[in-house]
Amino acid sequence: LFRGVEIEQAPMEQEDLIVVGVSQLGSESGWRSAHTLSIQDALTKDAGYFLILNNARQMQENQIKAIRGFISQRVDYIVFAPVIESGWETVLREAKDAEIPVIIIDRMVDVRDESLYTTWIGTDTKEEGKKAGRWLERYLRKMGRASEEINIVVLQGTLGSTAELGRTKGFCEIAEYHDNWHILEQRTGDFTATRGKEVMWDMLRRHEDIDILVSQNDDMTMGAIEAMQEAGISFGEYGAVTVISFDAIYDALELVKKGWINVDIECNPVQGAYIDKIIQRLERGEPVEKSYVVEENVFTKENVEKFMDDRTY
Ligand code: GZL
Repeated sequence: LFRGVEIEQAPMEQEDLIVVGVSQLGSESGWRSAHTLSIQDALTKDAGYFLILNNARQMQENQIKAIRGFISQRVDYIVFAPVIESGWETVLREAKDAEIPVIIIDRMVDVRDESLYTTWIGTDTKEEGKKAGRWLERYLRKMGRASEEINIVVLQGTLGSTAELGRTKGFCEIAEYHDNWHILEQRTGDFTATRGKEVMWDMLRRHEDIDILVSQNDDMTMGAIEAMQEAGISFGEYGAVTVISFDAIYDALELVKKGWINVDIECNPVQGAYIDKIIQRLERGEPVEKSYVVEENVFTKENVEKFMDDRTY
């Protein structure tokens, strides 16, 4: 079952299929759903796979349980998107002792012994954070506000996740150059629209003069936009609060087009095909890289239209 939906896999001659156990961290966001779909689209029976997909509902202990299950089921490969970076040494050592290759996807693990995983597929979230900072520098210069006192609030993703760590670090590295940028508050909305709205409500109550919202994923951004609408605070292209978001899922690009989101820093969820390519190489005994970083873009009202037609997520 994944998100309560029976994953249809016809009865099959399992022995000639490559059995892949996937521990997906949750279904918290539009980005995550696109990420899961890209894995399902790549690891099909026709492509030679028997896919076992587990949704951990953003809880590390559920991922560890799922991985242990894959080990006892003797799957051929384990793929997992770690909800946070820490706490994986033990279960990864169990997988290594069972001689099951582990492919890490999307977020990263913080382990001393890199032999505990075969490869990592993901995005450069620190660069994403820097892209947001560099965009803000250009934007403020363009608006003639480069030396104005600027008040910033940040909706962070799941604390300790690669996406949160990278985006926070990358943006702060740019912000440090600007004494007139003031980060009033950074709080986690756990990458969900609900929490994003609640936390934004709270920050609006505490700070009258917010100039910039940096929201580390589109779902929290949409929650924050609802909070600003209900509070009667203007936002976006002509509003009091400039909105910087991450992920660039289709629904958010619609808001970029409307001028409600000023800029959306893409995080590319289409990573399933990389798993297929890597497994095929491993099956042939060929070497693979230790990491694969997927391409991504930055979207504003000026460029978003030309990308939207063939967008798959
Ligand atoms: C990014 C990914 C993050 C997305 C969120 O690599 O881990 O998790 O930015 C998702 O939308 O919840």
